[in-house]
Amino acid sequence: MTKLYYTRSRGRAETTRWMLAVNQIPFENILIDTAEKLAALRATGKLPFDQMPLLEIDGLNLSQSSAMIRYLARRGGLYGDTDNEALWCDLIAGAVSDFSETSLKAVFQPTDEIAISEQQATFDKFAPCFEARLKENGTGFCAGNRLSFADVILAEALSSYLEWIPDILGPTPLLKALNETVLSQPGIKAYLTSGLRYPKPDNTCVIDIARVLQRSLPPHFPEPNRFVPGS
Ligand SMILES: N[C@@H](CCC(=O)N[C@@H](CS)C(=O)NCC(=O)O)C(=O)O
Repeated sequence: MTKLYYTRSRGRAETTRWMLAVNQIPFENILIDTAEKLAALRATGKLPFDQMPLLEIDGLNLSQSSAMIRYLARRGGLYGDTDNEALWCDLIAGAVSDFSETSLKAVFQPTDEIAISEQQATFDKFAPCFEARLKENGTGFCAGNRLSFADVILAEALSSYLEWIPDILGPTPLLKALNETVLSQPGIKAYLTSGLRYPKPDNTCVIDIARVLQRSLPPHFPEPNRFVPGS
């Protein structure tokens, strides 16, 4: 069975979960919810950069979410049909990585208002560019004339934006249509209604992550250094 090791959260494992889902590869979330479990995982030597997520698949130990999504894209034939389409997949994936950073950080913001206004600003910067690419390509997809990993990870990023700002796709109808196309993929539909999909991150999630990584909490939390060793 394919295993994905991570904290009890979507975080940097979520694009991999969507790629496993779209490929209909059954997987297990292996919960790393204590600093001791993380230390034990590091001691196995399976984390070349000491970082999670770790994806165990096909007898391989994969690190770095960007490598995981590309491995799964190649495995599922979701990396374009030509070099030029593959290039577009990479180009969109790079932009999605920048775009998703703001929604990944939203839960760490001191107020919902700040989280929303930062996401709206990032959306306003990137969404017209995604929309323009979809218009230029003219197929309903980011690259070529069928689904690629770029579409999947773009929809994954949008899923977080939509949880904070439900009508955010109003001004970008092509992006909205692409999002619906991805959400209608049988593997994605099944994943999103399964117990494998973690809920929208909240303060408990922030505390869990800080505890496992032994990092400080955002400064607006009480005792922000409570998990930092020696504090
Ligand atoms: N570029 C990496 C980033 C992974 C990452 O930052 N992982 C965090 C947890 S979300 C981690 O393991 N941090 C511990 C560390 O950096 O030592 C990826 O996308 O996989």
